[in-house]
Amino acid sequence: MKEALKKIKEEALGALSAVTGQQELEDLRVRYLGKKGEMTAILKQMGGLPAEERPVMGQLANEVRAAIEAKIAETKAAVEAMALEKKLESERIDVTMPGRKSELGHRHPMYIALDEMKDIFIGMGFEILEGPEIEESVYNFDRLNTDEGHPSRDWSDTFYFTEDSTLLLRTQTSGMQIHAMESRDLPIRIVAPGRVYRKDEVDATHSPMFHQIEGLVIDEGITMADLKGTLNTVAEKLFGKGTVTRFRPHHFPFTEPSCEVDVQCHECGGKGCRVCKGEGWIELLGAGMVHPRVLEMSGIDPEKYSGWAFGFGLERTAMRRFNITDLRLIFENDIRFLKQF
Ligand code: 2U9
Repeated sequence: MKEALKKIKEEALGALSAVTGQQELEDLRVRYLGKKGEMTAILKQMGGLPAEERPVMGQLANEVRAAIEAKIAETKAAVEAMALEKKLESERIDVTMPGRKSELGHRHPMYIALDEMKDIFIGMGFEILEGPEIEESVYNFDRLNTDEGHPSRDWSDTFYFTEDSTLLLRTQTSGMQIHAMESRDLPIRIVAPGRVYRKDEVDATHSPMFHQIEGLVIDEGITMADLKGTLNTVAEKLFGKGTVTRFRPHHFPFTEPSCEVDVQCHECGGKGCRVCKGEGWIELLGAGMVHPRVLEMSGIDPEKYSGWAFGFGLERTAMRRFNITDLRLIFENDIRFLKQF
């Protein structure tokens, strides 16, 4: 048995010295020290020895076991160090290589114009409102005094979801204002920006989806003078102090009286040039006093309250603001175009 133990020790230490990988090391550990390993087999034979030999053999077996364990620990550390070395070598980072530049995004010119507009109205005490792009025709048309038969309700003008024309992609953001009139206490002072949809072919001035921004004020004693004062202030903030405006009579089903508002061309001072296409004036928006029937339909007493509203297209405003001549550029999102603003 003494010989056998010596042989195991020599063989084990020799084999362990040649180990290069973790699996190989584990296989040797199992082979020599495992439950079914060579040391265990020897120890099982211990019972058959004469009683006086057992302590001596026991001690020798322990020494052999301890020597193998120590060699395993030493080999394990060496193998691990080797593996780490290999990993570090394969994952070596060249800190002198130039970094990958991440491109900074850019705010879209239309959102620059929208943010400017929001700031102006928030500064005047308005709240910004957001609402659903899918709307009921009652809120998109009926409550705005746009009854059956109005051309904007036609299937060729509007994207409907249902055969009975009750659900649609909103054609204007006014529905949000109707919801606000129904659910809020008076007075109301809100601005509603958002996407709207109309069945238009894409060209330099049209798109089936565009953005509107509408405003609504309702209180006791609100007059056209408040509308003019507010919109003149907005025009000055957008185009500079002293900007001259012009209020032209117009017709909208939801306002009475209605008007369109122009600003005098900032380029030529009204003489007529390329920017204003020789007109001297640039159209800014549509507006008017909220029609008494519109107030009434939302449960507001037109004898006691009055209000005004306005609406304009954001793309058109941004195009004027930044001298963009083709609407399609606004939607193409070409970074070379966007970076200019
Ligand atoms: C309520 C009552 C009235 C919103 C208004 C306009 C005038 C207008 C157009 C401008 C260009 C739409 O984007 S566009 O095609 N809009 O001229 N919009 S008054 O009037 C309202 C809104 C809500 C309750």
